[in-house]
Amino acid sequence: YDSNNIFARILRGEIPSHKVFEDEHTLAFMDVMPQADGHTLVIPKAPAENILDLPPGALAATILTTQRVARAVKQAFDAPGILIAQLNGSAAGQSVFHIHFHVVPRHEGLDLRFHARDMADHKVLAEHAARVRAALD
Ligand code: DGP
Repeated sequence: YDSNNIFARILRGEIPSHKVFEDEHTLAFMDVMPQADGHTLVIPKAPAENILDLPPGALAATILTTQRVARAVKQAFDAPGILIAQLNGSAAGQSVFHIHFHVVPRHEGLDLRFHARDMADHKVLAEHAARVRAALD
């Protein structure tokens, strides 16, 4: 585990993020290269590269937060479908080596944008994060 990976730095507050939820064990924030509007990431605070390394308690907390965030994203983006994805290892497409769950709103006929390619506008991400937070309350 490289403690200088980008999500570890977000957890330490060294890099800004558009947060939507935080508790003792988990953090959720907007993906800066969203594959659809509302694309949110959920991570454990525990240091682990992937699902194979994460202790059971931290994994349980992370999947519970993922479900909670998915409900809010669904409501905030009026999404009939929600994609939850989790990549392990570069061969699987993982590019940040701190385990994370992707929560992506899906609409009929609307293709996903490319994975980890185009940065979104920060004002737009701030507005989207606010929408998800409002749906969580
Ligand atoms: P993966 O390929 O599954 O490891 O996904 C990493 C995701 O993280 C990808 O969708 C883009 C996103 N991402 C990369 N750098 C940053 C960052 O600095 N901040 C945020 N919020 N997301 C990032």
